[in-house]
Amino acid sequence: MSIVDQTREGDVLVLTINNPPVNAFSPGVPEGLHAGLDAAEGDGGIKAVVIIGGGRTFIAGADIKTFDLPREQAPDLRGFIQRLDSFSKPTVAAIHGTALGGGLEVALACNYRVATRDAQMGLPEVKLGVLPGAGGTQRLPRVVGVEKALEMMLSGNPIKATEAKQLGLVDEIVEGDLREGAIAFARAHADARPLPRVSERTVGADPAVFAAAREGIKKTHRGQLSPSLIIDLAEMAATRPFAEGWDAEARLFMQAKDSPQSRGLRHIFFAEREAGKIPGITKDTPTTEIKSAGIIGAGTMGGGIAMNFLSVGIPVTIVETSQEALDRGLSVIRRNYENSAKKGRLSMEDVEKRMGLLTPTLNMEDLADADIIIEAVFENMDVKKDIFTRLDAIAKPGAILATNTSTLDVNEIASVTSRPEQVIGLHFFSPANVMKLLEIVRADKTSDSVLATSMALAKRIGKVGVVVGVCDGFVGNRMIHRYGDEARKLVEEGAKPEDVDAAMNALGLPMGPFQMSDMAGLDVGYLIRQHQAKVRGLPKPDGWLDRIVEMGRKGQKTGAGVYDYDENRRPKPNADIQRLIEDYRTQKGIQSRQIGQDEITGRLVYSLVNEGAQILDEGIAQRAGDIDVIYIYGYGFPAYHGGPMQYADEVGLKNVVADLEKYGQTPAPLLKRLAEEGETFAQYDRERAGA
Ligand code: T1G
Repeated sequence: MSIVDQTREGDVLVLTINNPPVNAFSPGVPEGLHAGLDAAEGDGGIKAVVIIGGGRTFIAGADIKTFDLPREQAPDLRGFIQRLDSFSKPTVAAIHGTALGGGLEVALACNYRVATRDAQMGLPEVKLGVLPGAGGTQRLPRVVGVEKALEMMLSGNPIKATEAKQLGLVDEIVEGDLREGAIAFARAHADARPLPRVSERTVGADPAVFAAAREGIKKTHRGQLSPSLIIDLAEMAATRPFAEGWDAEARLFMQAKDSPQSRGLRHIFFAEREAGKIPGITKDTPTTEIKSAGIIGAGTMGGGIAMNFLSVGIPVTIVETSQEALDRGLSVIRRNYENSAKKGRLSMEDVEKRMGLLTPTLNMEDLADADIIIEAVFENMDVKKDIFTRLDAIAKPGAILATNTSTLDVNEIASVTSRPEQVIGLHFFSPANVMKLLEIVRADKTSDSVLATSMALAKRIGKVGVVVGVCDGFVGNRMIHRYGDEARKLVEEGAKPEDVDAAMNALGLPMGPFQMSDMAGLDVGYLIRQHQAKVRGLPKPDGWLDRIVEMGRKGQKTGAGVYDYDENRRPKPNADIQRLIEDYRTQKGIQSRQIGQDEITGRLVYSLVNEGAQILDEGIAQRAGDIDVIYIYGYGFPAYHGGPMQYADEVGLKNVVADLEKYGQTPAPLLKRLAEEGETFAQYDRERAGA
């Protein structure tokens, strides 16, 4: 089987692409397709050509791995599409699975498109920091109209074949065998002339459409480059000849592709997939089928965790210690679902179906048959040990016993059971029914089967699972503590809290450290600092932020924290707090100074990078890419920066080390070594993967 098979079906030539797993337009594919068109051109008996994907999908796009190849080595998708656009015999794209990016662009350059009912098609390039670079910005508007094309290209989300048919993007939905249906369609159109070519169509649009789109991306794509280029090109499709837009598209694609934002987004595309790979865990590792779940605790976390299972049809038994707490938990779950139904995200029937899968109880014994039990109670080691001791006696053999702890030692929790191999940490992020990140904490004795089952479960409930090791704070929270330390230090030295938050907002984070602390509750961090000082035998912390908490200002939940909050929870600096900070500096003998945004940004991001390097060195995270995935999905770090470690690679580790030392921070040994060797974290990951 060659990468592109040619099969003659009477007077129709079928070109089948075999480039698993997703038929990306990789080296070899254009060559095979050109050979197919040559064969069709040279054979008078061939009256039409069908292009179809082998395996599970049509072409899922250009091969992202080839983006950084020298131009002459990269597959020439544009060249193939140009030939297709002027081909002398009818061409039919037969779409199943997904036709994405370059895949849809190939289909748009065919004369006709047929698809299975469940096929999907779209132009997701914006999610990679680029734009449709093989005619998509010029052809899609000419088929579906400018507004729909802009919606598809700016969201990057695919549409279903049924909608595509209504839009005229698909000519026929094939109900039976796609290949047979496409051959029949090709035969029926073999003599159609003139051949319909999208590039010969024209499309118009009200200039207000582009103005609205440019206004819209200020919110939806703040700080990003490629969305505005997409709008410019869509405007050319509506106002300039095809050839002009086609040429401009090539130039602007290269500009976007060579941007740090595209490198960041492509880094995350692969890092997210790499994070799911664990040495020693293969598809042959035995796993348990999760047919039912038990949740202990119906509070914010327990309720949110339960929703993840209910939403994918897994029955949940949820335990609380009082009927009042149980009722409250259930009403919050129901309200969350009803709110989603009000927004049209699901029907009221779905709400009842999901609630019907939820069994409340006050008896932990009712968890005896659950395949997995997740504890989500108060963050106290004694409480958790008591629960796991009881679970050990209740849970059926083979049940997975998981703790949702955000920092406590999972080995210690496992030690009170007779089955530590069944114990794992599943650290959900609040709100657990919304945040995609799931830190999967592998304890010393966690079995491969439990780990593999947990990774599969993460995917099934729509989470991005990242395996982390046991330490205080695992990966995300351990790094955020350093970040918080540095943020408080910056204010001690002279920065205003609002300047610190503004620097992170400018970097693209939705919330800076103090906005985030006010939202989470200042008392959470306060108690953690008190706990950490106690276990380390250090004096009780008395920082300026501790003093704010001791005033009773705990953040948004008390209407005031670092900032005051109006009825819309908008943060407003408070003059008394500024005075408290100034008095604190005076008491501590600190001579305050002006601190610029660059220093604030550097110190905050590099505090994450430095702790991340230490975490990497200790093996708590498998890859720098894993740390980036955690930071993007768990803490709102902008994906177009690729995460803190990728950001450091872009800055250059030598420069990061120099700044850390300039700001009085000690670079982690691994970071210092990589910087001295002129290496990047990405190279470090590749070397360890290859090891
Ligand atoms: N290029 C290279 N590798 C790809 C790839 C691609 N386009 N798509 C997927 N893979 C790899 C992926 O890394 C993984 O590898 C394996 O395939 C399975 O992927 C000129 C410039 C198609 C919906 O953005 O959205 O065309 O980990 O785990 O969950 O205008 O893959 O097994 O080694 O995601 O079933 C536009 C990206 C490119 C589509 C399938 N296309 N892919 O999801 O599998 S830019 C995209 C996806 C472009 C043109 C422009 C999904 C999927 P490994 P997977 P899945």
